Amino acid sequence: MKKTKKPWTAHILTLFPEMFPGPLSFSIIGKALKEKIWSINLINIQNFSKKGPKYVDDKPYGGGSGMIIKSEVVHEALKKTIKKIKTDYSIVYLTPKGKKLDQRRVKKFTKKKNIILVCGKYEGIDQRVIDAWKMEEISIGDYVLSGGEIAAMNLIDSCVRLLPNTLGSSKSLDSETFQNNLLEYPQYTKPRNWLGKRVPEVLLSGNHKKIKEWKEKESIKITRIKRPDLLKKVEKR
Ligand code: 6GU
Repeated sequence: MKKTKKPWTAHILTLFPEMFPGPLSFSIIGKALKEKIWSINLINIQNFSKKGPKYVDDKPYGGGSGMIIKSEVVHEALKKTIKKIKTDYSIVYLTPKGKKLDQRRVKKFTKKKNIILVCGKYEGIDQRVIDAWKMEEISIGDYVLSGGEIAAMNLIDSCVRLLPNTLGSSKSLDSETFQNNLLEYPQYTKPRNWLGKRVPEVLLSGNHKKIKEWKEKESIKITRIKRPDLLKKVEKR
């Protein structure tokens, strides 16, 4: 597929650029990368330390464990990155202290052509550079990872699959989990009878109206059991 327009691009500021594209080079996301539906721009934070690559971090003021990435190196890396893109970007800092990533935020990140992902390592980065650039702080869940890279991959995967042309059929997005804040209904394939467990009869009926009703009912039922918090979100709308 020939593309003249610039693709959706993830600009990744990291101390470990070798980690990318890593898992993002497989399956539909990897195929979309090859087809230039999206692209990756890696920026090694180490290259922006004036004193050399060993001096990107230092001990935290006030004491405490670990090392903090300096404002200056992140600032210089960001300046260079933004000089190239100019407009239409979000700056995201991946941190367990951020707002939790959900499908609504994922969608929002696909609306801009560029996303700049700042990956921290160690205990984090100096607060002043986060504030100075008004970075959007995003977490992928209430648990702690050793660094932002795997969280960044997570975010990229969830964005890229929503880009036009990534999925063969955009229809598969209509009924999927989190669409309308519901979990998806259960799915079945051949054989009809597996170890005595039968596929629900209605799915074999060919009655499209009945099937649609069953799917909606099952979606609500399963959401009520597994994620009642999502239904509360629907009621609030
Ligand atoms: Cl975005 N980063 C790190 N280091 N840990 C996390 C996270 C992000 N989201 C959840 N845990």
